[in-house]
Amino acid sequence: MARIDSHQMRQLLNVYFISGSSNVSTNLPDVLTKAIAGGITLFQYREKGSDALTGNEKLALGRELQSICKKTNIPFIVNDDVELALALDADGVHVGQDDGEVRIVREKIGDKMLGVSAHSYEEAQQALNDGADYLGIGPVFPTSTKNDTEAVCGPGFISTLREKGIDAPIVAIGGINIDNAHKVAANKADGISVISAISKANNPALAAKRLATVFN
Ligand code: TZP
Ligand code: ICP
Ligand code: MG
Repeated sequence: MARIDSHQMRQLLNVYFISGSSNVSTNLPDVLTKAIAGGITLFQYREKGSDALTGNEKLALGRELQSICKKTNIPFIVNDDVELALALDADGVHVGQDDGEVRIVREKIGDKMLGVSAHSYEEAQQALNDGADYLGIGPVFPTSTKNDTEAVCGPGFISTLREKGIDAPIVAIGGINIDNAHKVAANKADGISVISAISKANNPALAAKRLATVFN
């Protein structure tokens, strides 16, 4: 297997759903199944927070979510936890700026997809030099899902990165919903990543379906 090409990566970023067990009020496998039915293009398992699962429980839920993704050909990405991604043979990993050197993560995961969060032109360029396949840029809007975020950068920051020459696949994150997602598209992102807009929706399939219209 070779590294994913950027055209295919851009397509996968269109509607990128991220969740862990504590982001849903019901049952994550059920929400993921509905989100896939609605049209998400990529899924990231992000088990975070004070009540996050660990150890064998995290492994078991990861395995269950991965099998749901496999049945429907939706690539399965693991947040932060390179060891879990390798144990499950996940399709990829997403890391932040403090999750170990990107270059080292790339060495460990071979050709799996690698996403990196970046908050400046310098971080973006460094991540790409070190082997990132895509960048996660945000928070583009205020969010209450993550409380230790960097400052809100606004969707215009993605246009700024484009003007400075960053042509790589970019997904926006942070406070994105059906009412503001068009601003992300207008600023030359390749897609939107959301947690609460789907995980907390009364109808996750409908929420995903509506979000999927933005990049089509
Ligand atoms: N990184 C930056 S903002 C964010 C993460 C993980 C949370 C996004 O959650 P939501 O509910 O889509 O605002
Ligand atoms: N961007 C993406 C795509 N995922 C994350 N977990 C993040 C930023 C922090
Ligand atoms: Mg992280």
